[in-house]
Amino acid sequence: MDKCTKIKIFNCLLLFCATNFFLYRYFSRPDTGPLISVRNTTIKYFKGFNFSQYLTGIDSRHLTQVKNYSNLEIGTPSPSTDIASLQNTSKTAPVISNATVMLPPCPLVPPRLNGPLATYSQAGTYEDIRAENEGLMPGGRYKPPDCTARHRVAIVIPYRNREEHLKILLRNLHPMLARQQLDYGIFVIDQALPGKFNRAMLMNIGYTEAMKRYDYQCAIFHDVDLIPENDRNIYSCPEMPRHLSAAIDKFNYRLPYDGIYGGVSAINKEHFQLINGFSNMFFGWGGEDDDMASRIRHKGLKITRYPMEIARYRMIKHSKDSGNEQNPQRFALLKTTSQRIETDGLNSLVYSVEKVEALPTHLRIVVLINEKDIIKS
Ligand code: UD2
Ligand code: MN
Repeated sequence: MDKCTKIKIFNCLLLFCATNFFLYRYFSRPDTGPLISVRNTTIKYFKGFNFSQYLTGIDSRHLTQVKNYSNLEIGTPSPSTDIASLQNTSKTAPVISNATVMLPPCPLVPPRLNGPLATYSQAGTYEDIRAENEGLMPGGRYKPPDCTARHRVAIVIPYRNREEHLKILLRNLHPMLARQQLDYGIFVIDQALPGKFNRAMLMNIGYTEAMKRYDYQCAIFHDVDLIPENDRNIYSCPEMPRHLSAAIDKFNYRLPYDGIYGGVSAINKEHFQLINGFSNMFFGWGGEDDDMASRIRHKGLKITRYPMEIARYRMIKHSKDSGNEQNPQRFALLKTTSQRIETDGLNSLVYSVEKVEALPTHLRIVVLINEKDIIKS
């Protein structure tokens, strides 16, 4: 064979490989194949969502949808898929029942993640943020348009008078959670004046109010000033309680101490009920996160974390807020954690809802807490 023929054969082989590569890429794209044909019907699926029930929280479980999970060919979505075990993508055709169009489960690995993120440090109005996030529904609800999310997540933000931080967080969070293909809702639990701030109790309230509205599988408790810097930090429902904000710029991206549980954390419904939620007794700054870590350990559960290069956040700079001064009682309270688990928590929650507002980016629930009621109960 002369040199010229060899080159021709080589070129043919090269062309053949390249064609195969592009064909493979085209057909393995997440939005090709059977999904295209259900694009229009997905709209129906969204219209079926009952917002008035969702917003009021009255008898609002989305029963048709929950029931239909049992129809899924692939099985019930698991709250326990961890990032390490994520591999396949699934392109099963949707199951069509009389009541609702069932979309196939989302891929195990969300296909559009970026890894490290350039974060926003400013934000306009809530309406501006909504306009940047296609598919975001009033009250801060989102579901992937083309697949059934594997995780139904309530994001709970304990809050008072930090609107600038809240807008920045929401502007960063919404696009990330959409890329993570979660079925989520954002609940901002706004503590009305007067009274000392009680972060842990606001998180118990957020959990309770979220569960009244939808069949969430877990809750993520989120400080308003922590901005995630990597979208592989998946806000999924964990098998074991997960401390998400392991590496924060304020602490030079290191754990300040091993057992730290403050900042951002995720826990599934069963475990949160098992430990009776957070304590309600921590008024003012500090201690409530350590009390929670201790509850988790007492019930034989384990705190897990993503790798430090993924669990990265920056904290928006702030000074201490009035109404949230250091709690001098925190050290004494931390000595009695194990004795309080069964009586101080979800089952001793007393509060009143002053206002519920479905804003374009989140559900704002204004609550009044009376310190005397809590100490009495
Ligand atoms: C640390 C913990 C935090 C919590 C706190 C002690 C980390 C990274 N963070 O945060 O989770 O345990 O210590 O209570 O470990 N907030 C308001 N308005 C207020 C006061 C507080 O919205 O007037 C909310 C807000 O979501 C804020 C969070 O409470 O991010 C924690 O308060 P902080 O940011 O003042 O406390 P910090 O940064 O020391
Ligand atoms: Mn902070």
